[in-house]
Amino acid sequence: MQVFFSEDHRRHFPQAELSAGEFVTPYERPSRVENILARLKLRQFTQIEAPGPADMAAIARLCAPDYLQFLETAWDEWKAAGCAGEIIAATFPARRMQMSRPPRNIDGKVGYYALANETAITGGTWVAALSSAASAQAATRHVIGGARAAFALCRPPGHHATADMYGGYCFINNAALAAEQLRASGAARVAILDIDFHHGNGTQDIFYHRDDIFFASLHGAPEDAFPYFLGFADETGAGRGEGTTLNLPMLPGTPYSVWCQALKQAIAAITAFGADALIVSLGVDTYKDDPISFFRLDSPDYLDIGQRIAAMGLPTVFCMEGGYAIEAVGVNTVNVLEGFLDA
Ligand code: Q9C
Ligand code: ZN
Repeated sequence: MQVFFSEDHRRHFPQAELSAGEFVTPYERPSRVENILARLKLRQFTQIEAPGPADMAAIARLCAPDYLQFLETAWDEWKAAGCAGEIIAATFPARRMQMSRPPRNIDGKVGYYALANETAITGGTWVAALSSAASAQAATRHVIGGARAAFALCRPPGHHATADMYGGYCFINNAALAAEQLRASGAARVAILDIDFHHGNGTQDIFYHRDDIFFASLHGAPEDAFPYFLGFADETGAGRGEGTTLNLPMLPGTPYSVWCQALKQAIAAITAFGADALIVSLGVDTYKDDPISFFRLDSPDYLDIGQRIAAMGLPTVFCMEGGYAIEAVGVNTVNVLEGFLDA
């Protein structure tokens, strides 16, 4: 399977994440990708390619212009305002406040465009986010060109990013870019299967009213898990998109036996939808030892997941999302791909 990956991911590595009231080294760190790459090489995934520049026009079609402008210039504005540290959001438009007026002040803007404050922005974040999007675009191009599947080793991840908000370690929604690219190439119906531990709020939000793109997500129940405010089972799509969103939230301690039933349900729904192509938002933070999640999947389970995804028989783009158990992230991620290839 062809792998697309950019070294520019390293340009995004904030020193700090606000977690449990402390600044810690961000869970979403470059060594995640290094471990996945090492495992890919060990398992003879030898075709690893740099993606080339991002297709900016496609990104501009997906995202709000003011949001992209913000991401591109935030660091310079932050420095120009005399801020000493990394960019961290502090003030949000909350209940009964104005949601539609981006402030002039950079600290205000940051809160306006952030959906959470664990995700810092640094001088290299914009370049890294674009390189991650470029990997998704190159992998999708490869599948459009006739490949059965491709793996976009995206970092930073994307599924929490909406068209106009960042957070949850995400800036540009890579899976959504891939979906639109597949649609533009002639696939009439595209499905996104989001198996990251966290709900893919950004992806859901982007396609909530669409009848041509199905979104299914397996995740920690919002009552218990980030992003807390979306991903409930009764969110099923709206307008023309009614019935094209499927949320399968699960409780703390969920083992693979239960999780796999949800996977089967999501796969059946995607098959019934009649998708022509598939995007997998591939997070492996469902792993039993993930430091910020609460499911109980074990490494061999990821082989089975890959096999079940392959059995759908669809052209498939894998986009990397989360997974923070640094030692196991390589094995677990590559197990999904190997299970897919073995099927
Ligand atoms: N104390 C992805 O997996 N909350 N994002 C962290 C740590 C944010 C996860 C809490 C989790 C975001 C792509
Ligand atoms: Zn996640």
